[in-house]
Amino acid sequence: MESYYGPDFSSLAREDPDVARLLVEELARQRGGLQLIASENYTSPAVLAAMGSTLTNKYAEGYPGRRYYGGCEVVDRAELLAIERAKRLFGAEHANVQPHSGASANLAAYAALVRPGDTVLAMALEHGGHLTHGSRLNFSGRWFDVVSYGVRRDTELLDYDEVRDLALRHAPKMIICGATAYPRPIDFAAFRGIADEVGAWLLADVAHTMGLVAGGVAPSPVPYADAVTFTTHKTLRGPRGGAILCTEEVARRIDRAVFPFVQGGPMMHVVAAKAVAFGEAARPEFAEYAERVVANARTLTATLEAAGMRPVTGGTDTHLAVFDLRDLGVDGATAERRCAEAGVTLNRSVIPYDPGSPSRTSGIRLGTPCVTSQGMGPDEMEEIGSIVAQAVRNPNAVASLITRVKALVSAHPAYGDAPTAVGDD
Ligand code: DSN
Repeated sequence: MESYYGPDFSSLAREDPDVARLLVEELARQRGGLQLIASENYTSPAVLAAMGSTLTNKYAEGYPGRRYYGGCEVVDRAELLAIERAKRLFGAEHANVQPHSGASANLAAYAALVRPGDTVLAMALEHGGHLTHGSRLNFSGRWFDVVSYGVRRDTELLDYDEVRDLALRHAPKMIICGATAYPRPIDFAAFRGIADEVGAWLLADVAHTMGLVAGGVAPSPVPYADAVTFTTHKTLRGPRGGAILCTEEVARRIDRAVFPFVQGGPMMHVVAAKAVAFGEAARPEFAEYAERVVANARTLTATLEAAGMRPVTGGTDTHLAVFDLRDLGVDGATAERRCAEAGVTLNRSVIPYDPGSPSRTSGIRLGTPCVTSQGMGPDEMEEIGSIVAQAVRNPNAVASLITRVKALVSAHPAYGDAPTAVGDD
């Protein structure tokens, strides 16, 4: 390949040391501790390279072959590559790779399939749903009449009978399935059956699990849903962004909703990076990665359970787990802070029927996409579980825990060959 002009780190360090220093500090933060936020990952150097490219300079409102700007012949090919790879990877009839985020993808799906004031049935945020599934603070709860379903109090599992009852009672125009804090597989066929019974569209928001779907270790909603929204930066390990897969039947509506209804020009550097990520996710190594993500989550969950932290639903089949800390007498915010002091980043989370509040939750959520990308396996999960359990229980243990965290991340460095200081590239 001919040489390619790509501004390297030394030019940023020279031109803007203030920003360069922040990049170095953030890289040091990401490498210096354990990243257990279930929705984060370490994307590949190839994805980073595509995102830091001159494709960011190009305006390309419209779609390949139908743009409102000249000079789109190269970015057209980048977008077509991303579309074709996404369709092949997930077996979809149509793909739109332009959404800037999962929330924009969801806004576009609402715009395509329902009208303000329509009834939508979706999972409650407090039970593991998402802001865009009907929160009053979000467009979804403000502009739509959202009826929420949840999980059962006894099993903490989705209650498909309740979903069906609510659907029959409220006749929603759209049903949304998918979650951000639900550690078990979702029965998309059951949702399809309910949607068909009441004549509703089915939207699956699988932002969290799409990498596991790509790797063949989580069920795919594609054969069942009219539209599937997802982010490319979570388990899928691509650039920060969103995408939509859908049937041919709603393809035109979805495309027109993304542009020009919700968004203007697409970010072509991110679209190119999505193409890279879809290409990476189609490789056998990625399926192995996805398998290890789930195996690691199970080991970590079992270790924490043995240490007295109760996993919501009794365990996990995915990349994440949610823990109820009430038996330990520690709230989620305190646990999050204590773990942070020990060098472990995770986040507080509500648990189903949480007696606490969103800022003082009764639980925490953690996930294994990042640590698995670093090459960690079962032994490391047991060590991480022991560190997290001690950090949550005992604020005086912090100093010794930091040493153990440093040992883990030094043995499995994220971006092992990346520069460590301004100009050190
Ligand atoms: N913010 C994401 C998460 O952490 O689950 C959802 O959009």
